[in-house]
Formats: sequence, structure tokens, C-alpha cells
Amino acid sequence: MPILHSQGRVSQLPCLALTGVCFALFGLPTLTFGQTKFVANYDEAKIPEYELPPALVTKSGSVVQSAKQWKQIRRPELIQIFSEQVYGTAPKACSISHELISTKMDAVNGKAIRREVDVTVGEGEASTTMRLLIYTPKNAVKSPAFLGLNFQGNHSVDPDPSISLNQNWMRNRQGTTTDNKANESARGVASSRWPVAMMIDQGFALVTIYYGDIDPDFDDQFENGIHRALRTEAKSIPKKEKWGSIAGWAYGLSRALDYLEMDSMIDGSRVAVFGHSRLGKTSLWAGATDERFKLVISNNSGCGGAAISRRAIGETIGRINTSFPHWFCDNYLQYNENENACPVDQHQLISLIAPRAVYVASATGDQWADPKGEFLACVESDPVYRLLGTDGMGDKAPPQTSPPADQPVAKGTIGYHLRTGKHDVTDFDWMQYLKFANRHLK
Ligand code: GTR
Repeated sequence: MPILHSQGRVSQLPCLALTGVCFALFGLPTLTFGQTKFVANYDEAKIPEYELPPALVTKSGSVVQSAKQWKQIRRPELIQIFSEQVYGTAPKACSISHELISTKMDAVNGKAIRREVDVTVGEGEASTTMRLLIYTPKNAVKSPAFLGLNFQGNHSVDPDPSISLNQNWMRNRQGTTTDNKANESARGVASSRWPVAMMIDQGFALVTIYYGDIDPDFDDQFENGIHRALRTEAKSIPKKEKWGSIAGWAYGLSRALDYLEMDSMIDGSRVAVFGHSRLGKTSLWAGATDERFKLVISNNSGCGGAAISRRAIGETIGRINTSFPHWFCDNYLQYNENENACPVDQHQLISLIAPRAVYVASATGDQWADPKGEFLACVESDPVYRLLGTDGMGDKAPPQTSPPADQPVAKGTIGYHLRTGKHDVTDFDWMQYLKFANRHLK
């Protein structure tokens, strides 16, 4: 059922020219428009009037009534619209090559084997290489795995000094980077987000990659990284539809999966793709476009991720396109302050993962990402999951209201929780993902 809201719209994004960008915190620029700052709306009573585009009605107006119609008509239609209007169209899969860089037989207190494997995407001079950091449980054959991009380099995941220090361009962070390159103090700084021992103890492998190995996270008109590597392949894609960085990172995840399907210690048919924040938007798009991912986890992904854009609460399309013009394709700019004109919304992105398992997580202190909008997107994708023969969010029908904090709704094929705390990835989040993965990947 589409949700209709009748309250009047309160415009929050002034149409004045952008005159100043001041980066107050990493990744959280404060934008100044003329004299006025962007002020996010957090008031439910002030959300604009909207009607969600239906997941189960085709462009020609027919109601989708069977799994076959979904697979043959509606799913491809939605993939095409999201590609053309939101994330951009990526080139077809290209060839990869790989090389083992290092092996440590006694990682994680002797419980895991840790390897570094370089995967090169494309060929020749323009190719680009990403380094996979892989932990597999010792004595296991073909483990299920979590595959996730990281923000600060593989060396930030674990303090182990033998992990190579990434030397690609990195957003500056006080203390851990020098002139946009990681320094030695960056070792292990993100380890609280990657509880490797917890995963290994439960029989899962972890594969992680620095996202900047695939595409550096700044606006350069798509000249470097994966965009450069596949420039020829992307040539025929119309300009406004060219793939943004999120589509580039998602493409990299698919190429990493191409490699994992060949890895002797990992079961490529049981890989969960995971991501936080902008990388949670990425994991959703990777899961939507690549049906080999058996489970998709989006942690605090917000605008352009799991949150319904039409609610325009917290971060909006206009704001995200202004702060990060390189994340989406240029067609997406049309929907700045004009969400209702967008032919898709984010519940349809989650629907594209059906019938495979998906888990969306929010945090109470992350209103910028609109926790309620993330929850509603799960509820709205539930009918597609049920049409495809799964139990959706579980029980006979999806819950009517967001669950209280720290009480996951995760019995079904769509999992959701709202964690107490800030925009982050914590042990609580991973405990839920592991429980869910134990049910869906084993
Ligand atoms: C914020 C951005 C969010 C989220 C976050 C992150 O600045 O507004 O959409 O992606 O960055 O990725 O850390």
C-alpha cells in the first residue's frame, strides 16, 4: 500500500547559489548557501506530501501478480530506472586477474589465516588494483563470508603491523593521515567496526577492501580509479547516466566476488555484502545489481540508501547531491527538492534484493539518515518478498510501527533494527548480522 502524506511541504533547501563549503568533520561538510545554511527538517509533521511509486505495478500499469512477472518484467524495469536516474549505468563485467601478496597462518590468536590478495580490474595501463584483506577460519573448508568495503584502509581494521599500509589517496583525518595518505597511526583505528574474532569464532570469513582502491572519494569528473580503468567500456553510456562513485564501488564489490568464487577457502555462493553509511548505500546497490550476493547488509545507509527519499527528513536528495556530486549520476540532480518527480524510491531498491535476505539497521542518534524512513522502506518491500515466496519481515504481516530501540525485527527474510547510539558500526550491530547470517548463509 502506498503511503500518502497530506502535510504541506516545508522547503529546507534554499535555491541560492552555493558559495561556501566548509568541511567541519570528515565526510560531514557544512554547506552554506549564500547567507543561509541548509537546515534539515526533523519534524514528521512537516514532511512533504508524497505517494510512493508502487513496487508491484509495471511502467505500463499492469499489476505484478507472479514471481515470473517480477523477474521478467518489473525487476529489469526497476534496475534500468535506478541505473539511468539514480546511481548511473555501469559497464558490463570485465576481466580480472589476481595475485597473492601475503599469508599469515596464525592471525586472530591463531584461529584464522590472514591473506592479502590483489585483484586487478581491467587490463593494461588503465587497469586498477584493489587489495583484499581476507581472514578465513583455520581448518575450515569453504567458509561463508562477509565482504565489505572500509573507509580508512585495510590497515585500520586490525592493528597487526604486517598488514600493508594503504598508500592510495584518502580523505584527511586528523592524526591518521598526512597529505591525504594514511600514516602508521592509522593502524587498527577502525577495529571496533570489524570484530574479526567474533566472525571467525562463528565460522565466517571476512573480506575487506579500502573503498578508495576502487574509486577515490572525491569529485574529479570520473577521471580516476575504476572510471578511468573502464573508460572505453563506459564510452557509449549517455553523459547524464554515467556511473557515479557508488555504482563504481558496487562494481568493485562484484569483481571482488568474481575472485571469491575462485578462492579455495571461501564459498562464493554464500557471500554477504556489508556496508556502513555511503558504503551501506553501496552494499544495497551491489546486492540489487548482482544476484550472486546471498545476503545484503546496510548499516545506517540513509539518503540514497535504505531511507525513503520522499520523506525528505534529515539528509535530502538536494543536500546529498550538493555535498557529494560524484556519488550519483547527473540525472539524479533533477530530483533536488523535487523528490516526487523521481520515478523510483528506496523501498524499490530493497525490493530488488528479493527474495534474498536483506538486513537494514538504523541508530537512534542518526536522525540524519532517517531511521523511520529506513524502517518504512523495509515494510514497503515486504509485499515483493512475499510474492516471491518468502516470509518478508516475518509473521503474517510486517509490523505497523518501528520497533523500540535495540529490539531487532529479524525473524524473517528482511531484518531490521534500531540501535541505541550514534552513526557507527558496533558489536551490537554485528551480533545481529551474525545471527541473521547463521540463519541465511548456513
Ligand atoms: C555523510 C552523508 C551521508 C553518509 C555519511 C557517510 O556526510 O551525508 O549520506 O553517507 O556521510 O558515508 O559517512
